[in-house]
Amino acid sequence: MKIQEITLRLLRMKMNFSFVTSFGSIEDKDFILVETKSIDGISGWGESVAFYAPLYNEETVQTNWHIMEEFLIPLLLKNEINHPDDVSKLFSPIRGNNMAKAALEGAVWDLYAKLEQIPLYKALGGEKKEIAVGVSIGIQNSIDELLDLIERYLSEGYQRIKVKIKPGWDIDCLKAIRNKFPTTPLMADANSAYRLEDIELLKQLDAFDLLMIEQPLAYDDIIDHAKLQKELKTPICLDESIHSFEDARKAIELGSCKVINIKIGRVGGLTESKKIHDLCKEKNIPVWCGGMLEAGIGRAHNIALTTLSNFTLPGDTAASSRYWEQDIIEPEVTVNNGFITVPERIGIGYTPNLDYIEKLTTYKKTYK
Ligand code: OSB
Ligand code: MG
Repeated sequence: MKIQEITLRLLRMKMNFSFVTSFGSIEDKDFILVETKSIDGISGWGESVAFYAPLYNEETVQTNWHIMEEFLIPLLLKNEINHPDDVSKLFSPIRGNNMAKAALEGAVWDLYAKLEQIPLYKALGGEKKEIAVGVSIGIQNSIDELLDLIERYLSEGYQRIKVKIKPGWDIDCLKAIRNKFPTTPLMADANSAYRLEDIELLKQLDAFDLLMIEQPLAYDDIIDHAKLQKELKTPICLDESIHSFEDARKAIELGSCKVINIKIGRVGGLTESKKIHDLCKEKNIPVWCGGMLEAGIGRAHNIALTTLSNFTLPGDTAASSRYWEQDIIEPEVTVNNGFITVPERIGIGYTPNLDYIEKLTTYKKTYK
């Protein structure tokens, strides 16, 4: 497979709501779309999940553009690849910058599936025809507003509720949720807002019958998480701390978590995601697909990945309409009774709306 040309587009999309976490809030979403073209003019699409500011991890929209333009795109244009699995090998001399790598690799996967005329999920070895999804709810202005939102999402069919927590927005809020929704599958995501010294508070979370607590401690830690997991009944799920198969292996070996949230961007692509998935399956660690407030292209990749068999817990891939007045793909992603039907069309299975993408594009460059 030879990549003939690559186009990067910088887009700005207005979100339906401002998403507040312990690390900050996200309103308008700036992100990069990647289009890879084959000799015969077939396009593959990828989406970078890096945010404007380096608050979730160290990458940004700007660093992604720089790393792609200067280092990754030249490698892809210069080298012929036989299979998308070769892309991560090709990129391996470049350290880190996983979201930049994943955006390009994702576009190559889509292109490959289209050239093979199969759906991306089949190219990945996935088997599910529909995937179960939950919803991740940001920090609200009041507990009443949070309870109203939960009620709304449950009525829309979402299969589990995840709430963001931080010191001061934790115990009271979970207590109120459990009073009103005693049996709803519920979890909390701290995005690294606590320290091991907060252990007495974190132990109180065991009272709320949570499916798991996501990333309670530092974004680069697996040691203190292991100490904490020994003291908690609630399973710990790692998000920010896992960037690779090797990170996952070490975290599992140390007992730092009992669940892993796989985000394609955070781990450097679909090939690495599959490796982590396979390892977790062997080690009896359930996984689920995390979200980065993606537009339609990123959402489509998440859906394809989630069809792998060890994605046994509902993910964060909610419907397009939750985030956007209009998404950049057709049809949009819809959720029915808490399930997304996996598209059987070739490639990512959704068609990029080129006119609308053009409208949202603030800068664009093609590399040959
Ligand atoms: O930690 O999972 C997270 C959004 C932005 C950054 C980090 C996270 C999240 C979410 C929302 O939880 C997931 C989504 O709805 O896409
Ligand atoms: Mg998280």
